[in-house]
Amino acid sequence: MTSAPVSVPALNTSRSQDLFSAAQTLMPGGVSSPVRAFRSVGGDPIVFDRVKGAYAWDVDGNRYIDYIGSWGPAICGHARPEVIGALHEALDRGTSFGAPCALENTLAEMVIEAVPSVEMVRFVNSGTEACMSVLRLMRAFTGRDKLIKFEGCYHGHADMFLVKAGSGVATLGLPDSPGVPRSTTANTLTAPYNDLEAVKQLFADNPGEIAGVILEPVVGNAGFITPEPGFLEGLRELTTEHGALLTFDEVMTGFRISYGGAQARFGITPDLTTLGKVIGGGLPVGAYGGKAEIMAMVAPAGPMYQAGTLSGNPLAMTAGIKTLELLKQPGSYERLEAITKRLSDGILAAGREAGLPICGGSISAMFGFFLCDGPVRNFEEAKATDSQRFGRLHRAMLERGVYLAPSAFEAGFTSLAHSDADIDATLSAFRDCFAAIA
Ligand code: KE4
Repeated sequence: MTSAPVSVPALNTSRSQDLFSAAQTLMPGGVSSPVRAFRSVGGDPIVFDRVKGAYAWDVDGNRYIDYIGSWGPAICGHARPEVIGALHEALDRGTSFGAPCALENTLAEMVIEAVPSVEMVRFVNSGTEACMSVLRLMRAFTGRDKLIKFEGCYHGHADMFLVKAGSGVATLGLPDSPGVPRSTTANTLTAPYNDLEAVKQLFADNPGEIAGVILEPVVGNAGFITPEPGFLEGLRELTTEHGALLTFDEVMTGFRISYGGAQARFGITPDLTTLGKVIGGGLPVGAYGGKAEIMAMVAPAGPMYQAGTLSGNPLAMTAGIKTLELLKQPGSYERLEAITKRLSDGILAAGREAGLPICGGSISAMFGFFLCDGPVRNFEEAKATDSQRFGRLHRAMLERGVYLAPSAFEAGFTSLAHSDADIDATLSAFRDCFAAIA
């Protein structure tokens, strides 16, 4: 029995609208990153004023339960006092050194201790930089040029990866980006996610030419898609067999799927790993790391060049260290797993109760659903989701104070700050909204 949708007063977002329309003349699309523009869900984006814990407030004073968490970094909750306090202290010692600092050692030791594949790590300033660098490293180490990526996976906006990419590229329905020369992507081969036979065929068709395989071990950029049993193991075997390197892009899953990332949770150890988001605690950080033998190629230890003015800066290191310390506390991941599973189960139940086609799930603090029958095993199947209906759902949830990713091709994120009451309120809003869009 579906309850009649509860109507709610229209949201006053007049100041957001004023600011966003002014931004249109200042920045392309009025944003600093495309997905924030709400293009695929319609309506103007909400302009944030401040965040705290599980919540965001917009410039009109409306409060939202936030399931984006700055796209991953806010896994402990926004503006945690421990992180903010540590940053206040660090600020008095300067914002950037451009020289070695002890904090880099500390965060490096924490990452190496936590992530099975990482024996040595290099800090950079974004996930894009981490993925660019790890591709150069795979090529440098093997002397080969070709790369295998998967349709719907997103590894940042570097040219070589903008082939059937996910996230904002999928959201905006961009086939590939202009400005990327064919010569740059000629070495980028793609396969459907969860399709080992397609990967075997690519290796057979390109003998001795494939430097590596890169993937999201749990996909969060085509919506939420999990690896089928045997997929990750199969990639590990295939890359070893063909002398290619296996890279897990854990920019999103790192320290979210478990303290050791997806690789620790699934027990599959890649050769290299990229990280970002959580390890910066909300400040710009990325990292790539792996076997010491491979990382020894990276300048100045080895010949592969990669550099960065703000890499390893003391503020970002401080925020990352504090965030990992909070995550390492006993019970963190049990809590994240429990609230996220309750949320995900409740969303699916609410959708079915409203008679909607819906599928999805969660792993640790990451969840997602598709408005289609499913199961969704790859990007093609993800595109069967009803994006129009998702857009109506997104706006209706916003009006009920719940902030979901503004795209059907993104995942949702919970945090240690989301309370049981927040989950209850969110599920109540979903029940109302599913009824409204059914
Ligand atoms: P950044 O360059 O945005 O820090 O990281 C790129 C990246 C690399 N790998 C994975 C698996 C990622 O998820 C990302 C970035 N994720 C998107 C969210 N889908 C960032 C949000 C945005 O582009 O605004």
